[in-house]
Formats: sequence, structure tokens, C-alpha cells
Amino acid sequence: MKVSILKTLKDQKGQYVSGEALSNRLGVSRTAIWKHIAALREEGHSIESSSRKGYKLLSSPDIILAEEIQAELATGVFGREMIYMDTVSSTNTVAKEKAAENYPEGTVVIANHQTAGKGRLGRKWESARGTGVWMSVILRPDITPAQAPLITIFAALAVARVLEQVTGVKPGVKWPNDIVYHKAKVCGILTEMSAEIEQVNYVVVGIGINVHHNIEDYPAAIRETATSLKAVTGQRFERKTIIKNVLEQFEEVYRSTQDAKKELIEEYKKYSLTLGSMVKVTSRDGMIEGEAVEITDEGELMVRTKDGTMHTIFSGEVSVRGLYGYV
Ligand code: BT5
Repeated sequence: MKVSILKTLKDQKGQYVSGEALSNRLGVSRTAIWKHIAALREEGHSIESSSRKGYKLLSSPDIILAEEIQAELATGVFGREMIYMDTVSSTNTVAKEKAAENYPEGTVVIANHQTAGKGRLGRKWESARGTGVWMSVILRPDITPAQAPLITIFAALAVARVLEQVTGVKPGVKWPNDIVYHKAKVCGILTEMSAEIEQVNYVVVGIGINVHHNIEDYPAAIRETATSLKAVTGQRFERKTIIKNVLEQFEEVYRSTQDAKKELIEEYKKYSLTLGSMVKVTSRDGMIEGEAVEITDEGELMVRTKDGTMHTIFSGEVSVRGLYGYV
């Protein structure tokens, strides 16, 4: 009954529906309608009431319902198995546990809140309750560990496509995994894997997208370098729409044939903020500074240092001049 009332109010798109009309349509008393309205308000729906005109839905909380997403999902395997939890330590940690329990490729773990969201290299990912998309996808690709970085590149491409399509504003991508608007990070990707020397057992791709944050919600340390879809556009986007689109795009890119990969890298390059910029790369071998001149078909970054030497970067920390305080 509560769901029917909500649906009726939603169908009226911001118009009043009288208590009488609701009670006639749904065949219950006006008191019962009033009780259900109170329950909906408890759940966070904002419903205006007027004794003359009835009820009007002003806004609904952005709730993630796995069944609702799955019902609209146009994928083969991504998201067919979907685990939603309100609070987790990290969706990557849960996804790795599930992968070890043999959950199939395409299994997705989504949370409303992460208490220990992870960035790369032991860093922290801020994942406040209800504000973003915090999700991880389990993959079982038939590749060697050396080929795994391309998966992160493809995930970033999928997210960039979706954010451009949903917001109408083209994002930039900082190699390999940051999606950036106006020099601030809106999405980060953490890829973890379990592998033998020759063969990957599974890969977990964790995607964090800031959706509803106000800039002042962020801790001071990242206020200058983090942003959200709301902060960029002033609009409110539903997380389920973003989740659905990212899973669809990511599956398409991930399953693309060998031939298509070249084109995907070309598309990725069009979003790149790194190419053509001066960069500082910190890795186990030390630090180099130079110009980012190419992204290879395997997703590696080519950097030319002052003396003309070319360096191929597989992974490591890359600072791009002009971004996040690197001047
Ligand atoms: C990343 O690391 O960007 C990977 C982030 C992956 C998050 C997802 S959420 C779902 C899944 N479950 C997890 O536990 N993680 C994944 P890195 O490139 O190391 O960037 C981390 C740095 O970004 C931090 O040191 C902060 O400076 C900054 N940062 C932290 N939280 C942020 C946020 N919400 N928005 C923007 N920047 C943030």
C-alpha cells in the first residue's frame, strides 16, 4: 500500500493528489492513507500536505535498491549478481571475500556507506553515507598479471563516458584512474587482484564516484582537490542511474574484441589530462620528471625526460602539472 501511494504521488510529478482520490483509488480509509504518508516521511520522502488540496511529493531520498537496478540493467553478466549492504568496511574487501568464495564474474558489491574506504597504496577514500556510488565489480579475465592495468583504464573510460552522458559536461581523466572536473577529483578507481605468475585468478575493480557532496562536506585535506556531480552541475543525480550506466558501459568496454581495444585507447586519450603535460612520476625506482607523450595500446604511459630518454610507466604515482597542487 505504501508503495502504491508513493507511486501515485510520483506519477503526479509534483502536483497535489487529494486524500479522497488516494483513498478511492486504493480502496482504503483516509486515515490509513495518512498513516502511510507518515511512514513515507519517516523513510525520508518529503511530502507536503494541505487540508484542502491533499498531498504532494517534493523529493525522495536517493535509495539504492538492487532489484530496481537489475530490472533495468541491459548487461549480460555485470550486476546479474548484486550484493547491496548499507554499511561495509570497503566494498573491495567484501568483493575479494566473495571472489574467494567463487562468486561469478560480474558480481557487484555496492554499499551506501564505507567505514574504511580504500584508495591506492594504503590511502583512505572518503565514503560518507548516502553521498556517492561505492561499488566493486568481480572479474575473472583470462590474462596475465601484466595485462591487468588495462582493466583500470577501461573502467575509467566507462565512468568518463557515463559522467559525460549523464551530466552533459565532459570530464578529464588523469592517468590511470582519476576522473576530474575543474581540476578536482570526482571519481577514483582501485583495482586489486589475486594472481599467480602466469595467470590472474580474479580482479576486483572498485569505483568511487562522489555524487551528492557539498564541497564543505569534505575533510579540509581534500576540499581543494575533491568535487562531486552536485558541486559541478548544481543538479541532483540518482545513484541508481549512474550505477546502471557504469555497469553497462564497463561491460561493453571490458568485453570488446582485441581489434576494438586500439579505438578504446584512442577514446580514452581524448579525455586525458595527462597527455601533453609535464608530469612527475614516483615509483619504486625513484622519481622522474618529463613530458607525457603517449599512452600505449596496453594502457602504459610513455614519458620523455629532458635528456630525450623515453620511459614506459606501468604503474606508480603520477602528478600532472597544474593538477592537485603540483605547480
Ligand atoms: C583512488 O585512490 O582514487 C581509488 C579510490 C577507490 C574508491 C572505491 S569506492 C569503492 C571501492 N571500495 C574501496 O574501498 N575503494 C573503492 P588514490 O588514487 O590513491 O586516491 C586517494 C586520494 O584521493 C586520497 O589520498 C585523498 O587525497 C583523495 N580522496 C579521498 N577520498 C576522496 C573522495 N571521496 N573524493 C575525492 N578525492 C578523495
